[in-house]
Formats: sequence, structure tokens, C-alpha cells
Amino acid sequence: MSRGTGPRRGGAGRALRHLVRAAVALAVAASARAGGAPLSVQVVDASGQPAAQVVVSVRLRERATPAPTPIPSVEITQQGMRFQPAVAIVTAGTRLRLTNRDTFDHHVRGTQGQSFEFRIAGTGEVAGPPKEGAEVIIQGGIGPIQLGCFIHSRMQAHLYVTDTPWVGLTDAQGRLTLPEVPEGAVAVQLWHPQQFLEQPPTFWRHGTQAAPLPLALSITPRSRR
Ligand SMILES: [Cu+2]
Repeated sequence: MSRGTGPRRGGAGRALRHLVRAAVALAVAASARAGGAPLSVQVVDASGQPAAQVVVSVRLRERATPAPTPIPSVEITQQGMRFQPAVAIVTAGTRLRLTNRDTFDHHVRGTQGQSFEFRIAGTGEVAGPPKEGAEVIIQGGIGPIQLGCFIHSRMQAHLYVTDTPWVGLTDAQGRLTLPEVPEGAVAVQLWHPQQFLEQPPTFWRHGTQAAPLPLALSITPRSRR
């Protein structure tokens, strides 16, 4: 490519460069604003105790909430007749890996949101190599997918398909900090595996207060067996 030829040379070229520079400056300013500030929440249950393993989703109210960054894969193991982790956040297209570390078989099924089922052989011997089940690609649709086991009815886990990049699980103290949430009006939604009804979102103007936003579940979860 030879420089300095063609119709953009001279005044037109300078004007174009100015335009490009102005556009870049605007884009940088916009991305700085979009960077936002951390949003912290403190979630308690209906009895006032810290609520762990709550999915907290934040959506913008003054403009469209962007799509989340795809989560390529999530692994849920079966060990000691339990799914681990019990709750995992996924996106449409996430590859779900189900790995059996127990010596005996499990027969995993997905219900409520996406259905699949298959048997996963046990390792046969203690400390044998883990066995992996059939591949599951999460199809989308927002909200929970329940995982169970046909053989061990007490086994339960949930995937939560998110449509927002600002999502996370509360820790043992019921706390979560989401980085870089744009300032302004937001809707904060809570979800817990044991709730029967969808909880209405809490509306909040993010950026007005540094203290964690206090939120309450409408249920008191039973401890996991
Ligand atoms: Cu099982």
C-alpha cells in the first residue's frame, strides 16, 4: 500500500484523521463509564442469617444489559454421593462435564429447563481414575436447570443459565462483590435452589452508596444433606 495516494490525501485525509481521533476519544470515555464500580451485596435468609450459594444477577435498567462472556465449560463431580459444586453458573453454549469419582455408578438427569440423562460408570476401585459422562451443551433459556440422580434420589445440584455478565454466587457469609457494574439504575435478582417462587427484583441506584446492598431471600433454606 502506498501512502499519500488516493482521494483521502490532504484536507479530506486530515478531516478523517480528526474524526477518527474524536471517535476514539468518545469510545474511551464511554468504556471508562461502562467500567463502572464494584457492587457489593449482603444477602440474608428469611430468618436473618447469612445466605450462601445464592445466585445474584444484576441487570441494567437505563440501557440494554450486554450478553455475558461465554463460560466455555463447567465441571460437576459426583463424590461421596454428592454433586460438587451444588450450584454452578453457566451460559448458553457452556459444555457441562459430569465426572464420577465414586466407585459406584450414577445415573444423572437434567430436568426443569433442559432434559438429558445418562449413566456414568463408577471408578470401580477407590482412587481409580474418574469417569466422565456424555457431553452436555447448555442450550440457553435463562434460569435454573436441575440435576438429579435416578439411583440416589437425594443427590441434587443446579445449573443457573445467566443472561447478564454481572452474576455470581454469595459466599458463606452471604456476601458477593461484582466488579465494574455500570453506575445508574439496576435490578438485582436473587435465586436460591430451594425457592419455589421467583423473587421480585430489588431496584437500586448503583453508585450512590459504598456499603453493601442489603438483600433478603424470602425463604430460610434447609441445610444441604
Ligand atoms: Cu447417584
